Amino acid sequence: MSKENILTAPFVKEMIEATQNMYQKGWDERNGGNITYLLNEEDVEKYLDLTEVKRVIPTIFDASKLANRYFLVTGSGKYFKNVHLAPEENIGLIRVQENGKNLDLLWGLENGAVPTSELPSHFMSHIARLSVDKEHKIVMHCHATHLLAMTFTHTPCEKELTRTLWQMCTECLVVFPEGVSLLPWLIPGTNEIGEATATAMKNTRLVLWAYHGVYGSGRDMDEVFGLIETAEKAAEVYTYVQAQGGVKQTITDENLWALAEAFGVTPRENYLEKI
Ligand code: 2HA
Ligand code: ZN
Repeated sequence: MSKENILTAPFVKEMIEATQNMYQKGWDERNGGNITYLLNEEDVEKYLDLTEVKRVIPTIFDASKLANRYFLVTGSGKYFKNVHLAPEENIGLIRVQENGKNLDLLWGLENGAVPTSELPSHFMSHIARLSVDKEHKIVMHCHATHLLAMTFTHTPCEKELTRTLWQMCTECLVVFPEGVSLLPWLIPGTNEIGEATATAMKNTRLVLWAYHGVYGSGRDMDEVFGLIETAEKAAEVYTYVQAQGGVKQTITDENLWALAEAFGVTPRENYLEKI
């Protein structure tokens, strides 16, 4: 059966658009950032012969919980800036082998490229999110400038950081009522940071990595991009507020409770004062 051109696939177009937007936002300098997108076999089958493995790529950790799953991934060392110019070199489509130790490359990552160096954090986060949300699909990492900056200046406390972000833009509580997690500085690309990220992801779709950047997850590309964009906007406002001399008045906990009720969201327990 003839296959359609994969460059016309919605998931490839979404990946190209997201990487381009993120680059334009200044969140992904050089090879910064990575995205992995969980796909259904039926989606992939329209474009690729699933028996045609181009290359087998080993992983440094056990991904057997994702056996036979398909992912569109950004490449290690590749620049978001360049994805739209040469998608087949900068992104790729992989399937996790039954043993969880190898990946079958089905498309892309041409010229010997391999998936993002952050694959452990991504795969462990996918496993964690799938355990709490069956519709989960995307993990996105970037170096969102103002969020990154806030990890230097704000009290390193998840509750306080969440409250500050909620107070900086009225939309924030509605977009991430569960709040944000914060990890201490850890070496990127390791299983250790992967495990810490995944543990945090069980509670929040946003996880800040101190002095590095942010992880976001969710059901589709727009949702995850929008999630990071909203938190990053709040962090940008915080930066201006601090530069203008600091907070003199703010959204109160009473306001936030009213907002939660109006939009039907449940704020993270014990993050707001009881009214
Ligand atoms: O892929 O952002 O965290 C480059 C990075 C590593
Ligand atoms: Zn990074």
